Amino acid sequence: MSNKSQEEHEVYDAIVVGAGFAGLCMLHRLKTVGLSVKSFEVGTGVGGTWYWNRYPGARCDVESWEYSYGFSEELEQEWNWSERYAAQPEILSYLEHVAERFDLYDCIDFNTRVKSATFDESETKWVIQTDQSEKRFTSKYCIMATGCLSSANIPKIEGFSDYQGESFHTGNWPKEKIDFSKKKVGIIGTGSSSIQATPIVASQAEQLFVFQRTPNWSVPARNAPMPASELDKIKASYQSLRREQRKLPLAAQRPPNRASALEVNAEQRKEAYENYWEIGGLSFLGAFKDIATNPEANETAKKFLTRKIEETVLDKDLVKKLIPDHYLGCKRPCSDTGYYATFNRKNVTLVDSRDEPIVRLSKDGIVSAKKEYRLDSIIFATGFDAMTGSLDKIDIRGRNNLTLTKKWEAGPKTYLGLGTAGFPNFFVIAGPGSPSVLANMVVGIEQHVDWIGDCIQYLEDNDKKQIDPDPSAESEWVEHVNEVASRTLYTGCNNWYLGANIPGKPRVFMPYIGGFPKYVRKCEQVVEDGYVGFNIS
Ligand code: N01
Repeated sequence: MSNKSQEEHEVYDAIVVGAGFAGLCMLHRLKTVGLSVKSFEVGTGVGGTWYWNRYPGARCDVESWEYSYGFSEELEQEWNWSERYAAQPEILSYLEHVAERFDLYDCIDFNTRVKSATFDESETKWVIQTDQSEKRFTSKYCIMATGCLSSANIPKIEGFSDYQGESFHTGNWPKEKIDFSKKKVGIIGTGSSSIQATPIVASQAEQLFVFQRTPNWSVPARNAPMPASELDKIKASYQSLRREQRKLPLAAQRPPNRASALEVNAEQRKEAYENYWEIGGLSFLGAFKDIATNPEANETAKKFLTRKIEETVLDKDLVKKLIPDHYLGCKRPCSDTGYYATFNRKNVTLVDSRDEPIVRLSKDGIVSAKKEYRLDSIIFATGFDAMTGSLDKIDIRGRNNLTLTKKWEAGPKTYLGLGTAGFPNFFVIAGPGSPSVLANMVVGIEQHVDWIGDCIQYLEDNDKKQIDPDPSAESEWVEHVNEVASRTLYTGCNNWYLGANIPGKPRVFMPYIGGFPKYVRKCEQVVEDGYVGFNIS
């Protein structure tokens, strides 16, 4: 229970910002050890990413059972996943069930945006203010569970306010059902969100125009209903499955092939690619060990996927437009259900910005360099200000009143993605410098929640007032994150890992790409060595 010292001031041990996968897990952990906790959430319900991304076709691209919490055996046994890859409504129900089952609703203030979080050095406390009142909330610990892909990017296109039709962003989709039947619809973007939404919108709309600036690589998801026998098998071996999962570089998907794409002959290579193609989804990246690092190996994967596009899309001119020229994996690859075949429909038109870039919006639609597309609806599938966008929206101030935005103006600086020097008792779940956004997010979140929970327990048990990273350990980690990324092919295109999708954002590789097991080992080692790299007082 909080201590209400006066009406405008509530005191907690910890404040958690956000009530998605990360926030709920953190709340549960902190409540379990008896701390008083408060959470703030902008949405009117729990779910985070799965609350906001209600666009048609939204589903996870990590298998349902893998994309679920492992902290409660009872939860594992009572929840039944209905499909190989759960759709958004099912994941949202799961998170609502978690919040209900573990009694988390009471400590969450919904419809509440945190405006500021200021570290009060004299009291060693964080002072949080929201958009709901002048009330101040203070806590010893402040934990940001604000998500990596939560700050929707609406590009600044000329004439934006002139457009009078309806418009939506995939990452901020309304709760009510949107009916696209008898409508002319334009979708801008061809990343994961668009690749999932396009086939469904195409099946509803009178006409769909897909505005593509850069084509992306996609592999069929091969989603299917989850057979009861399969679910029973998973339930019987959750613990060992999760142990195995944590040994994989992405903490999910099928184990990667240890062979090089260049060591095998053409027939063996084709067979391996066909196998991974049949498995479906992002496992394809593991077809050979060097797809992410060796340009020649990557070319073999690109060639295979190119042939698959050629086999699916009937119009040969269109095929050329749909084939990306960046390395597979450089932009996060997609997992689809019928994306390429959608372009065989008569009511679907690809508008390739290499031929006709978007120039502006008009009252009636989108104007390209060649013509005006009159539209009833525009869907912005234009992505997110990734990893730092949600934090930037909050005025976060550490020691000496330094703002996080100022500290990170040349790119985010963290130690292990968990904290940042000069911001004591401030933790970020799945922050820049950590691997989960490139791996299985839920497993990454649980690992962070455990680490932060243990750290807080350690500080409380040892009567410590504060912890924050040592600037030199932080610099070394940032350097390491960039050095590891530079050994891959992932720095050679404009992707959101580099912030390159947001004009003016510093081009710095943000996630840690050294693999989940290596990262976990490093986090464990830091603790074993007495929180080496952190200053504790
Ligand atoms: O966003 P994106 P997303 N004019 O940034 C285009 C996760 N996710 O929401 O590439 C014209 O990938 C932009 O073009 P370009 C997943 O990690 C997971 O689709 O910059 N076009 C691009 O095509 C994913 O990677 C799931 O040239 C403009 C698109 O918009 C991440 O979220 C599902 C433009 C944005 O693609 C983000 O995916 C969905 C402009 N001004 C998302 N600005 C699953 O689990 C941007 N674009 C399955």
